[in-house]
Parts: sequence; C-alpha cells; structure tokens
Amino acid sequence: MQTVDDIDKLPDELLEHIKQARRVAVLTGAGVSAESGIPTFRDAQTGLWARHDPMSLASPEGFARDPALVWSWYAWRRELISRARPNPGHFALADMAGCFEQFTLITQNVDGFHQLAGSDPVLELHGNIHRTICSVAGRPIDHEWLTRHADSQPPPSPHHADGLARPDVVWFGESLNASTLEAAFKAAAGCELMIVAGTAGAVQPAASLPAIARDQGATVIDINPMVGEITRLADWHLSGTSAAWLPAIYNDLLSAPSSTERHP
Ligand code: BV8
Repeated sequence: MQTVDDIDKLPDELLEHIKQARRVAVLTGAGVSAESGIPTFRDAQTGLWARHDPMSLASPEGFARDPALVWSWYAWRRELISRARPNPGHFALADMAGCFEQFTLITQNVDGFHQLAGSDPVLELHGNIHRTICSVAGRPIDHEWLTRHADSQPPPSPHHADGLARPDVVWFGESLNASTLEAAFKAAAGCELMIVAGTAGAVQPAASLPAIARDQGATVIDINPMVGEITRLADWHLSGTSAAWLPAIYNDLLSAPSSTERHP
C-alpha cells in the first residue's frame, strides 16, 4: 500500500490507473458527510446523545426497548441533515460518474446527500433516514400521516394495529435489501477500480466489498485521514478528507481525454 498526502500531485502511476479504468465502483461511509457537519456514526454523538451508544439505538432491540428514544434520535439526526448540505466530495462523485463507462456508487450512509448532489442511481446499503416504514409490515408510511399523528412519538402505523413508524434504515442485526446487496457485490466483483471514501470498514457486509474488488484484481484506493481496516488492503491510501481528495481526482480526470477518446 502506498500513502499519498500531497493533494496537489497524484502519482502518475495512480492517475494512469484511474484514467484507464472503464468500470469503477465507489463505496462511501460516514466520513464523506463529515464535512457537511454530520457526525460520523462512531463520533461521540453531541449533546443529548452523548450518553447513548449508537450501536444500541440503531437496532430492533433498542427500538423495542424504547421506541420513543430511538424515534427521537432519528428525528434529531433528520433535523441535523435537513440543515446541512452536500459537500464538494459528494458533488465530485456526481460529476466524475460521466468519466467512466460504468460507475456504481454504493453508500453506507442514510442521509441522501449523494442523491442531493446529483448522483443517480445510488445503492443505499443501509437505507435512507428520510423514508419511514411500518415496524411490523415494513410498508412505507407517508409524511402526511406522520404529520397528522405527530403527537405520538413514534406515530402509530396505518398498516398494522401493532405497528409503529420507524425509519427505513437497516439496523444492526437486520438483513440488507437482497437486490441492493447483490448489485453491490456484482459491482465489486466486476470493477477495475474501487474508490473507498470515508469509511472505517467496521460494518459487515459492506466492509467486505473492497476485499472482493481487490481479490479479483481491481485497484483499491482508500480516501481517509486515518488508517483503518480498508487501508490495510488498499493499493493506495490518499491520506486526507474526501471533500479535498475527490475533487482533486475529478480535476485530474478533466485534464484527461474524454472516455470515448480514451476507449475508442
Ligand atoms: C447483516 C443504518 C445479516 C442505521 C447502519 C460479520 C462479521 C462480524 C459482524 C457481522 C457480520 N455480519 C453481520 C454482522 C453484524 C453487524 C456488524 O457488522 N457488526 C459490526 C459492528 C461488527 N452487521 C449487521 O448487523 C448488518 N446486517 O449483516 O444481516 C446478519 C445479521 C446478524 C449477524 C450476522 C448476519 C447490518 C449492518 C447495518 C447497520 N446500520 N446504518 C443508522 O445509520 O442509524 S451501520 C452505520 O455504521 C453506518 O451506516 C455505517 O455503515 C456504519 C458506520 O461506519 P462508517 O460509515 O465507516 O462510519 P464510522 O464513523 O465508523 O467511520 C467514519 C470513517 O470516516 C472513519 O474511518 C474516519 O477516519 C473517516 N473520516 C472522518 N472524517 C472524514 C473521514 N473520511 C474522509 N473524509 C473526512 N472528512
């Protein structure tokens, strides 16, 4: 693994790998939204939430134990997200998608910032905090219903007598959406380049994607100010923030010939 910390000069060898790639997969984690002001998942949650373990709140057991607390935690996070905006890292990923023949964006984040920055489609492995479902039937609950029943925390479900409103996110101990996960595995297995940005690589099965890419011969880039699980298996570690490195990569790509010129 080679570490690069000079944002102004991507090594020629790395730039060549990026320019020559036809099929690219990207895996993002909470670090990509850090510069939008969203605390990363394992950051000490600020204020009211400092005394709670996010791992226990983001679980079916935590919701069953105290639905009002979990509902309020997600309401706090939704409020934080609604006041924040995507950062240059999100926009650079949306922009660079057009530089490659195949570009698959896979995220562990639930904030919807990739879509807000223009990325489409986005494989949301862990769901989306802005969507709400019934805790029993799993069916979507619309905002109009939630507003009408805002006096209950959480609101009841319109789909099942025993159901409650819960965020449409994947909690610890819950399975991921099978087709989303299959698409992510397929992208990791078929890419020539995987860019991993802003993740500690601590949560499965998302954290297995970079190893799948590496094992089939892809070049793996880890963008992170710290060294973590992913760094150890990556070919390149771009030491620094995603809001700095992703635009730098895109700017270097812009100086390259267009994808059709590159791949006649
Ligand atoms: C499942 C939604 C079947 C909710 C989340 C195999 C082995 C061991 C354990 C397991 C396994 N398989 C399953 C498990 C259990 C569990 C798991 O992985 N546990 C871990 C903790 C050991 N996995 C599951 O339960 C998954 N389900 O597999 O179903 C099953 C079930 C049970 C048992 C077996 C099989 C479901 C996991 C999904 C959980 N839901 N989110 C919500 O958000 O509220 S996970 C949540 O935490 C996030 O979505 C994200 O995935 C994760 C946080 O990770 P990161 O994104 O990496 O964020 P983190 O804060 O950790 O790190 C931030 C990084 O950014 C750091 O490296 C930092 O240096 C960097 N950074 C900071 N600033 C910047 C930056 N980088 C760039 N720029 C910056 N500016």
